Amino acid sequence: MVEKYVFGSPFETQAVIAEIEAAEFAGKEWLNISLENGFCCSYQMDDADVIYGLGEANRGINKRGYQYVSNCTDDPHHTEEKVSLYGAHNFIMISGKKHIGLFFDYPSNICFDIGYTRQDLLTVSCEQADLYLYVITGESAYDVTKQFRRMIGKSYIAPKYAFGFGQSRWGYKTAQDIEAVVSGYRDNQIPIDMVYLDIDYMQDYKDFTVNPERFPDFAQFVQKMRENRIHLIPIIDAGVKIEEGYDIYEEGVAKGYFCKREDGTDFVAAVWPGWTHFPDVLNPDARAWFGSKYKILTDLGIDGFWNDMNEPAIFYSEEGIQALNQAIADYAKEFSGGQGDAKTDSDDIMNNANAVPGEIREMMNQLQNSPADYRRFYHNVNGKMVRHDRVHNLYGFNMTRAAGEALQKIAPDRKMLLFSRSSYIGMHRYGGIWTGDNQSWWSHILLNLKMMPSLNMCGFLYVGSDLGGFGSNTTRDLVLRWLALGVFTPLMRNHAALGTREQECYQFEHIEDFRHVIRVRYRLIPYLYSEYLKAAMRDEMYFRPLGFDYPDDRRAVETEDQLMLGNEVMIAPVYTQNVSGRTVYLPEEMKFIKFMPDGSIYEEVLGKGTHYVEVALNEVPLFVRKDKCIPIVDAAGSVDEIDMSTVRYLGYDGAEYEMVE
Ligand code: MIG
Repeated sequence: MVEKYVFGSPFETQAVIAEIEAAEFAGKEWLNISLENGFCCSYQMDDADVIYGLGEANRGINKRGYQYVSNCTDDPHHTEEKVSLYGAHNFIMISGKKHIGLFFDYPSNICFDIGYTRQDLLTVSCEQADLYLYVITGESAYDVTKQFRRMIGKSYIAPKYAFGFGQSRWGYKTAQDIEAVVSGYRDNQIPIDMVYLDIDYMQDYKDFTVNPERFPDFAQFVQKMRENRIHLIPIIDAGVKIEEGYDIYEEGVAKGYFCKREDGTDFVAAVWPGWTHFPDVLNPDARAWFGSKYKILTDLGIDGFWNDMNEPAIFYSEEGIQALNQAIADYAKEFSGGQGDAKTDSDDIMNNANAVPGEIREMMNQLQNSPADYRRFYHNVNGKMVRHDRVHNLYGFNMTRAAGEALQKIAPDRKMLLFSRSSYIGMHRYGGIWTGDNQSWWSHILLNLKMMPSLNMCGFLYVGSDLGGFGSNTTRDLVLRWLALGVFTPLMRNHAALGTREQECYQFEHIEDFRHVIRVRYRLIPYLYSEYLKAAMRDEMYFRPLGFDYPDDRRAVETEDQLMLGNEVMIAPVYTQNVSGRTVYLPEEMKFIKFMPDGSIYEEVLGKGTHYVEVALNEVPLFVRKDKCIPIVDAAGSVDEIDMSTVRYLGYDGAEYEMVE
């Protein structure tokens, strides 16, 4: 059952598409709502209650014991204390004696204190009491989730090629760089379907341009790559460079399609291209306009995109830098005894960090993604000016919606790959997400795993993390272990930051191990894609916490380093260094399967309970549930080359598997 309550005058986010009649909240004995100071809702948690949800958020699958703030943030240091990441997914679920889903449809900062201030108290609060609250009750956590998913509409379906492996790196600049990556894979017989183009393919970081020196004949290059069964996936950033003669900038200004300051001038923020304007993707006309620009690249043969910097990330604004310059000038003046002809100028101060007084240093630290800047610009929503901070969490959603809606028009019969960094619930109808700038840390394999089912609860099915880790230098064993999880995530992409150690699979010794792990992915693609399609078409989850399938088994409910996948599989990747295996908990009898490096398959039936299973660096483990089976095919070099006539079944004899194509 779904109830919808209205408080104040909510912004219509379009997260929910089901028509549900809204009522005034008349009180509920188990839900305490106070409107005295903004909005505050609290719930007394039972000892046994598990709190699921929040999509792309830090820490565990059970969110109890910490606090989280939905406030889309470009922060590349996902350490344990962080409360905000790139997405805002305000769906939580209390699962215990009762099963209750709560969706707070509110597009600005909202805080989920889940037993942080007081161990047994769940409090959700935000500054403005203008929101819709959906209360969903059901028989189980999974039942509540499915009801929620039905409300928010069908999830985006990625093309099949997007289940292939992709290689990315911030730092590939030229056609030659890309060709070297492709040969690195093809020459070593490591399957691959996608190579990503990060910001350096553009001319001066201008959206929808291609640097003609680095890619002399881009259309032909894209074509050549397609003939080699490689899809090139360019990045699109949110900010549009301010540059006379750049058509997109000029058109946007002329049509008034950029975000404006209160005085009506276009807001100016520095991002990769230097000074930029942000397309006002909350304005339907501007959204359609920005989306139509993706055609510039699809006309050149491109059929997939990743949208970045759409929190939107801001390095600094004009106002921010002016205030800093003023503070530096004042300081320099003071420094030189009030003469005004200071010998110390801002460069000296900036270059000599020790000389920077605390106040200035603080200003410098606050320049990036500053809340003050998010209050400086406005969106034109059907003629009404809405200050950005009030709808901050909708920007990435609507940038990706711009692309998604446009791509449906540009190629109605063709699925395109599309995923975003920032998101809000509702965006799951238009694209997937990747989880942003993680690090080459072992703990981030586990964080990757734990985010997956939470994202599925919120509708995001095409998901994955930067395999091998984005920031920091990786190691061979970390890449291999992480890939063995990536084998199962819909988005399987190795990506790394500029300046870090090279981490393409062919950069390490014993390339055959990498070849083997990625080939396992291709053997599983028919199964994985079919499970993904079922999840999308039936509002189900591709990844589930064990507690969804075994709710009465406390041990299963508390297991957070294993996941259920589809209807047949459980995964339990290794995420610690220097080990030859791991402990797994089996809530029922299962078949333990390992894809061995020589191409053979190891099978062993294990009973319910705890087991230590050995898994070498070059083996890929999975578990098939009792009386189930999965299809596997022979490995192939690309998705197109998968030969369905080689299909056979793995798991329990006599079981049947239903396939969706
Ligand atoms: O400020 O485009 O998360 O994947 O490689 C960094 C460069 C901008 C952040 C993305 C990352 C990408 C990087 N971008």
